[in-house]
Amino acid sequence: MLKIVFSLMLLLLVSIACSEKETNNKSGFPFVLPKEKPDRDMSAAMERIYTDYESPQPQNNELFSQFKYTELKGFDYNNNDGTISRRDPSKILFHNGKYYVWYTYRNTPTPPQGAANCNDTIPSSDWDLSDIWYATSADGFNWEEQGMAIARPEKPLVGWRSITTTDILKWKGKFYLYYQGFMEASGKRGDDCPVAVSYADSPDGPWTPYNKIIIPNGEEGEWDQYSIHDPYPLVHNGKIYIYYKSDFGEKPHLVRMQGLAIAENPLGPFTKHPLNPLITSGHETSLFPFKEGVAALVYKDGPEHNTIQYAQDWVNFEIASITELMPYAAAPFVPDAFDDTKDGRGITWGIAHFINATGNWNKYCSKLVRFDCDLSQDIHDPEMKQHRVNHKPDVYYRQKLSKKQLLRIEQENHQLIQVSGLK
Ligand code: AAL
Repeated sequence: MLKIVFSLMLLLLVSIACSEKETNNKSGFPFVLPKEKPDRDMSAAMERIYTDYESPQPQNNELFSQFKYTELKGFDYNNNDGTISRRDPSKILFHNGKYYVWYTYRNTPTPPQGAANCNDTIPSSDWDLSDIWYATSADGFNWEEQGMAIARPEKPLVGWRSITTTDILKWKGKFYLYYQGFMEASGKRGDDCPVAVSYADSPDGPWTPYNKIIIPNGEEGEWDQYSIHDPYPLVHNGKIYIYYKSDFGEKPHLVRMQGLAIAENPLGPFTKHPLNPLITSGHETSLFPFKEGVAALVYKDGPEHNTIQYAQDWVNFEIASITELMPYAAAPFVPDAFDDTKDGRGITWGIAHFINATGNWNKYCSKLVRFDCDLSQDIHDPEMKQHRVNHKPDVYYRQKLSKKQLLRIEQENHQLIQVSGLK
């Protein structure tokens, strides 16, 4: 017992000594923030100003932006009754004077009913029993739905249950759509699927399915053994880099992280990077070449959600900025996505989605939306660089306390009165 007390005392003394350790600083930190790292002892946070961020002012950081949203025209959702859903859009492709976008399209007799209640026509989830549809636009705001691009194949081919969450690659004049290929209803065990691919000579098709698993699930016990989600192809170093997500761990301690698979041929074989997972947060992967590296929009899940990250080597990502109101399933227009560029110019807009767009869980459907930003070397839009979004009070009031939280607070008040009453 005495030993424990002694070591705790020692630990306490050491920690006090550290926090009050002598520094070499002869004066306080300068009034004008030095542009270069000053020769003085600094706190960890101050060190990060000189190691992590392009600028101490977000508005001067090329990889910081706010996001603006615009409702799209040209898509019908059956009066939001949950039978039609569009979600998880692809990157935008510009071809022959038009923008193209592909997405998960569900059109079922009912809204999603859960894995226990689904069947051959009733979907388990918002992306069950889906196909890949596409639309074109001259301006990115007004879209003309072109219809089916790829239909899910017959059983037992990969994706027979549902094909979803597609993304586009242009390689040597041909076009490739990678997508999740479900062989069981999502939610039976988990959101389990590998990745499949179809190819065409034109973005308008016809698309030929490769009908083989192109990025397989990991080995048993590996992080990506069940799900290979959100395939996101870019071209780098003369190869195809496909970033992807996997959901792993045991519920409710599920984590979502991002990996990378590389191939010299669009139809594989793809080799998974030995350092996978590469990004420890986020949900759908959204990336774009930036200068000599690659930037990533990391939102929604994980300890580093709501960050924009950067990897000069396309593998080791660092946080470049922290932002807010990030687009869900962002699918940017990346003009140089397939140019194997060594000076990525960045992005200014794209398509994203709002899941459960009406907020009615019994009529669950998702909708496509346009987002705009300034993550580009070629524009400087100060309105996109405001480092705080001034929300109106009603935005905060909508984050209401639940009945359970109100009850907890009431009990805490009661206990406090009880205790104070005793003094
Ligand atoms: C999306 C994506 C993948 C998942 C599901 C549909 O947001 O992460 O595509 O499987 O949710």
